[in-house]
Amino acid sequence: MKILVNCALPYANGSLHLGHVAGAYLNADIFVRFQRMNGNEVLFISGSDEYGTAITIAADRLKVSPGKIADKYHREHEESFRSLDIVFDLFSRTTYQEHENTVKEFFLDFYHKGLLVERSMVSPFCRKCDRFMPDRYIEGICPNCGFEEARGDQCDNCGRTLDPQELKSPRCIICGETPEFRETKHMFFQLERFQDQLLQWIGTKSFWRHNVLSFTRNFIKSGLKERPITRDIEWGVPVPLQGYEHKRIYVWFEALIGYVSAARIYSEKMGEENYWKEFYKNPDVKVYHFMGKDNITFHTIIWPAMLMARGDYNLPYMVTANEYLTYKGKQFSKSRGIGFSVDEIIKVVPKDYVRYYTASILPEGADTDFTLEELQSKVNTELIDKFGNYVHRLVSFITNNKLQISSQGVISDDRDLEAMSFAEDKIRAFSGYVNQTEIKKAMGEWLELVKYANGYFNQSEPWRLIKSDRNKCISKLYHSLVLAQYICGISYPVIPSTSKKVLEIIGSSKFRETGFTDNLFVKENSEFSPVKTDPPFQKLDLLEKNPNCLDLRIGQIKEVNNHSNADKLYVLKVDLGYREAQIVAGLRNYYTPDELVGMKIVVVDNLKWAKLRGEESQGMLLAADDGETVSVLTPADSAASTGGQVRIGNLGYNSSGKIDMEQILKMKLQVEENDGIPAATAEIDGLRVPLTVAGSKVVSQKNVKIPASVR
Ligand code: B3M
Ligand code: ZN
Repeated sequence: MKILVNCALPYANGSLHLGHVAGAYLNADIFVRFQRMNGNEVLFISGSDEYGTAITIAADRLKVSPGKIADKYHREHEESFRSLDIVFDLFSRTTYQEHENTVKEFFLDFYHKGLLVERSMVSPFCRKCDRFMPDRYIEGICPNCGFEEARGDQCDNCGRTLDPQELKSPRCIICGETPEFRETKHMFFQLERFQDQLLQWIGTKSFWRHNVLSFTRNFIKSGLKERPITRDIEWGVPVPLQGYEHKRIYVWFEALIGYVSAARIYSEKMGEENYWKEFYKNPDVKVYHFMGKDNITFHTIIWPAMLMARGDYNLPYMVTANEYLTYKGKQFSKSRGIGFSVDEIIKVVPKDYVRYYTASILPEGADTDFTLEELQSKVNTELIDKFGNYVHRLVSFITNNKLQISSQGVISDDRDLEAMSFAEDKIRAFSGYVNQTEIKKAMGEWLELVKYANGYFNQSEPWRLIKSDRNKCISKLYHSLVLAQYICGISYPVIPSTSKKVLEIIGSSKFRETGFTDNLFVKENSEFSPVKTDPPFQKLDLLEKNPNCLDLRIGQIKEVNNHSNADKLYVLKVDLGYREAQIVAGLRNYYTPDELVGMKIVVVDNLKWAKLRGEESQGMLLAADDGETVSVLTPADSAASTGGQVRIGNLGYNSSGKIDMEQILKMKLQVEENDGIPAATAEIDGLRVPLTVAGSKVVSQKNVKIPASVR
């Protein structure tokens, strides 16, 4: 069977984190590996979503071009996926010329079919910036919950989708000016014309997950409306119409077409120009989509409507949307310093451990919390104690006793037959779940099989049988090896390199001959030549103690005086909320007293007090130094309260008493790019993590060349 698997195209505007991985990519990769193992021909597609305001906002912040940001993160995403063994046939880009051609083809087809109409609408226009501002460029007070930093398209606090006109006190995020609302023309896609056809189609999808289905049904039933598919923006696919030279196609409209353009590009690359048609035009092919829950509407309504509008394209067969992975109850977000990026975690946790734990807690039914504690304990007690030790005990026993194990002469008693049929049941259940894209449930079956194998081996007592009944002993070991091979078979999609390693350790002839094919699930004629080794995997030991020794607090400068005895130093009075501190700082070449008074800064409050040229410094302020300029660190959120604790990543300080400079240096503080923003970071357990206060970052008060050291 042929299967097309499309994974949402991540925006190339920041690092991939485990929330992305758990939302769509790991489960899709597991699904794809499993289908291939069962002999299906799969085309597995994703790519970078490079246009739209998600990218331009990141670019504006870093003062570089959007293309540069997209380039950087496209490469980083490729690397992050590779580091986790998530392997697409093509990880495409929406800036490819072939993508633009495909998008224009779709657009013009709809235009000629009369499915696009021009309408006037009112959009925010900033007089100071002299241009229309995309909705996301307007911020203001949410009319629903009163949140002060609601965006023009959505309030991140209450989740409500918004129009910029609804915001109270709207302002342009570039210059702060109040926007005015002006008329502008745009092309609208007549989505409402597909209302009945969509509803009918959704009626055939009773096998979809409840969240996707009910969300979609309600959305359609509440009435579909035409949607603007062009924008007043410069970064995007040009609109192939006269009078639209300064407008671009809306990012979602063209990114969805990215699935088709990627399949076409892949076909061209492999030299079979029409290969993509086998997936989009042959009705026997099943098309699967994987994404996070915030992308549902686009994949179950807009994209299918666009395909219906084309007329001769396969519609999605399955649309799977995961809920959110959370970290300490909050949605993963690198820009807010919550959770880990792929880069960070992969430096300290082997890829298959990340895959194993994430697969076993995938947020398939509800938001799910990721914790390092649970990662460590699940890896150690399940993957290592149950699976690794099982294989190690089995193989050690065989090699220590120099036994030859082959299927010839094996006699199966009832217990052995029961074990084999239990395993086959578990494999069937595992497969059933994976086919329904319910990976977490499949992992439950995996674990049951592993536990069962341990029980079988223990009850067989080969160490006793070897003295009393050598043939029976060999039969038991043979069945134990078959169980190990079965487990490896269903492990492969989840932990591919570990599975391969174990198959080599048990010396599976089937694996040697055919690799990962479903005949790993056939017990007949298996031959094993186990190899003596060390335990196949190492335990994780991540969580010795809280390594954050810095008590960092937000202070506000109240008074600035020249040091009477040193011409580079100031003596500052700093309000820490709970006390006032006198701090001596070498800022005289870089700031005037006026600039400093009132400024919020970050103070190391547990540094041993010291006299500097006769003045006592009761702590130290953090400043970035790029070799030319020195800039104090300050909370990005100017409302951060005095005395507020600055966390390193997710760690508060471990109250280890007074420290000295050496311990500060050990934290390797730096200002560097952190998820699209120059921000202060430190090193914890080999990971670079941001400094945050009440969920927002600590940044450099002036522009410095990054990376800049912090002292
Ligand atoms: N880039 C949204 C996201 O990254 C969007 C998905 C596009 S899929 C065509 O969450
Ligand atoms: Zn402006």
